[in-house]
Amino acid sequence: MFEKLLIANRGEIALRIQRACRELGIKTVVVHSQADTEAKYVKLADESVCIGPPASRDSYLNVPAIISAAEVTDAEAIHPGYGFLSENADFAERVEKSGFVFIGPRPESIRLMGDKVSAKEAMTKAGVPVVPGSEGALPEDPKEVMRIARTVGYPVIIKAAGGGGGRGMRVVHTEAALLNAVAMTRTEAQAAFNNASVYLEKFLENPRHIEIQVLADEYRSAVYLGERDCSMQRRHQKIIEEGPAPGISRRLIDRIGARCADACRRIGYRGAGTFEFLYENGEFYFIEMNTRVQVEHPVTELITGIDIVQEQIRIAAGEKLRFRQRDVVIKGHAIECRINAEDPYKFTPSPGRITAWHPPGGPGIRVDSHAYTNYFVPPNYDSMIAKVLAYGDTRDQAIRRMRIALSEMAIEGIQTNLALHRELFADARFVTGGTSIHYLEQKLALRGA
Ligand code: MV4
Repeated sequence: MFEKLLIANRGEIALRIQRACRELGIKTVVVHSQADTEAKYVKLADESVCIGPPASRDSYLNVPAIISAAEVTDAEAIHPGYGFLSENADFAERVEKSGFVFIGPRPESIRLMGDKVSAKEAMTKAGVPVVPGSEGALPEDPKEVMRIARTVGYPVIIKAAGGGGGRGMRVVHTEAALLNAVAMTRTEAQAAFNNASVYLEKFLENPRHIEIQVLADEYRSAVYLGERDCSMQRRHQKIIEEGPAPGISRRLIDRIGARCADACRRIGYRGAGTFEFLYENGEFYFIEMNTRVQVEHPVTELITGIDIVQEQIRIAAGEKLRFRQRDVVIKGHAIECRINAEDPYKFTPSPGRITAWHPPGGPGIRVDSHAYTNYFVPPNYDSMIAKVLAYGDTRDQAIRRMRIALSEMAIEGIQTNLALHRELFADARFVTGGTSIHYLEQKLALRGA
């Protein structure tokens, strides 16, 4: 096992990784920007290195500064967390070429999944069900593009190969609008991702967003750790995640999960990963794979008892997976609320000093947060300041525990989305379960009217 690990991230995930290291007996180095110098999790680390000014590009995205920090502190491995450099194949390569271990997949796997066309191709070959659409990238020939769209059937969606997470997509309802939409998506994709390659899919009108968590080791052992339902979102920002997904049979999850684990073995995937699916009318359709630990990983930790961050570190250290598929047992239900420092109506960020911080507690409650009374939420980064999780034997118990947790929680000095969460846990359709990716935006539109 490593003696010392460098955490190339900030906020709650930096603290989360630090805790995993503590339990594994690994010393931690945290790199931080000038905006995060005073943060408590920075003081808690064994060592800290300031790597630059507040702006992300000058600090958390500053590759030479991060590598230098690993060199001067004698760290052996680098954990990228989520966001920032976590899915940057060039960074992973630089880390390894500099003699450090990157806690994550091989750079080639990151690259394969970063290009959504090659990702879909790999998954099709591995027997993972994908959204019907163009085979690979769209050709230049307009007649061919029209033929493909007609075969798939309208509405269709044009997506940038270099996009993902909702960036670079356009829905097309009629043939009359097709070629212009393809041209515009290409132009935007070239500008945004330096890659004009686009592909076409059948547009699913009212799906749910279900994802499967996997873990794979260096030796082609792979397991899936069940699923998470992440449909409650606004503008591609998830706000509530839960597992298991309400109303989807274990049998179907097991069938899809086995395909995901199989795909990992086939492509030689290593580390933690997430297969993203759209789910509609009882069918799963692969859209993208995330090659990092995700914000919502604790949902899976609560229902499996597996510490995903510790497993990531073990895998990176060359250990074999310590369990097989039959050892992975899903028990109970977990729900996560993302608490954001933002205006509850306009959703604009609300940075500033937290004057009072009262996190919830009690049976089945977990709070992952780096915040505390007098913590200053910097304006430079993501607005998420805490994740509140409720676990129960059943979904109903998890919901009841979450309601209590949300009623106990109090944050003063900044605005937060706590009230929105309280509203959702009183919403009949959400409480029934199984709402689509459009539910929250539709509800908010009604509220505005
Ligand atoms: C889609 C889709 C409908 N049909 N693909 C958005 C994020 C990116 N990961 C893929 N996205 C979508 N792809 C087809 N063929 C609808 C979305 C989508 C979405 C997906 C997951 C979670 C939230 C979403 C919000 C709007 C659109």
